[in-house]
Amino acid sequence: MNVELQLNAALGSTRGASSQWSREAAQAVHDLPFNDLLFRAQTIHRENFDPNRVQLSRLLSIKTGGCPEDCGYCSQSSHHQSGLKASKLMEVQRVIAEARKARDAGATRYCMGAAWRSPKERDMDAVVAMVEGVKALGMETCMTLGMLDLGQALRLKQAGLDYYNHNIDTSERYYSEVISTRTFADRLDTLANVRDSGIKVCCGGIVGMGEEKADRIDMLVTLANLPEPPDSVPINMLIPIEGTPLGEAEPIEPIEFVRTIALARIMMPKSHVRLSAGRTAMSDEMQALCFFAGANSIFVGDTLLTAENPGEDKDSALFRRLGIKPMERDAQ
Ligand code: SAM
Ligand code: DTB
Ligand code: SF4
Repeated sequence: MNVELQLNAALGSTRGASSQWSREAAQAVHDLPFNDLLFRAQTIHRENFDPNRVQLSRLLSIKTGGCPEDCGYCSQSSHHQSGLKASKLMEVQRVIAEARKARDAGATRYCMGAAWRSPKERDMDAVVAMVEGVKALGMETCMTLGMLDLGQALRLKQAGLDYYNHNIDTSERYYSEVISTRTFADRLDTLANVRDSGIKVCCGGIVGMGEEKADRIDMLVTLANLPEPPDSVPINMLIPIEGTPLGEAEPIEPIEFVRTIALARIMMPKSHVRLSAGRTAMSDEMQALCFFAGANSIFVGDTLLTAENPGEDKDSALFRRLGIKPMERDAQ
């Protein structure tokens, strides 16, 4: 098939709920002239979302550092010397107080992250109480706690958890270059448990880890071809952390990053594509291009889990200049 045919097939396939993306079709879209790619991404974006609204999520690390996994990008792995101080699971009331502050500052979704391989049974009561407490504030809840079995996912669903974040991080091929303590298949198993429990899936990855273009494309093909595309797709730009194996990684070229966002938008038209980690290293113009390419969710606040984020003042100034408004909760 020539590229034009493949492309039409690809763009057509974005409208059929059950169609699968091939790597070739995804690559044909990725490689379009930049203006054509952005035009198509923005057109699809407008068919599915208000183009001038961006959803705001707020992160809190409820258990920091000392993680037994060896993810090559992460400040929290006990395998690396990042200098981060490990802490115990935060008290429930403190988590709820932090969530209240975030809500009052405009965040509609509260994401709680723990540096665990998977939650231990003894931690589940506290985690459930956090979900119930944050939910009672009228916020959407999201957690990222590592691998979950079906029983744990069902318990979280019952507590009112809206989203679970669990990233595939990169392509299946590149995965073992970055993480050795769990497999790509382990990640997919947890995603299936989350989906089966009825919790919405938040799943994406990281770019700029020294992977090739084909890895970024394959990662998006895996995401788009899940039994249902994830509701939220965080695209993180690696924040290089000193003392980790990826601390010296070559940054991704900005236009290539924007292409990844546009491709995610085209392949998963109804998902929230989140411009996640790495915004402090992006210019305002690069972020504006990402919003034009279809990104419609960000993390707000001075810190992500352990690393820096632009902060409310900078983000509200950028939103003002771009005429972007926070998404209302009911529109999400
Ligand atoms: N421990 C849980 C897990 O790995 O599933 C949850 C927390 S983990 C920090 C959540 C995600 O943050 C990772 O899957 C990864 O995609 C992203 N992340 C972690 N460190 C990062 C970094 N230095 N730069 C960009 N993204 C990062
Ligand atoms: C996701 O994909 N990105 C967020 C969230 N899910 C949990 C985390 C980004 C972490 C960035 C590095 C840090 O703060 O340590
Ligand atoms: Fe642990 Fe998650 Fe960091 Fe991996 S990404 S080391 S699982 S906290």
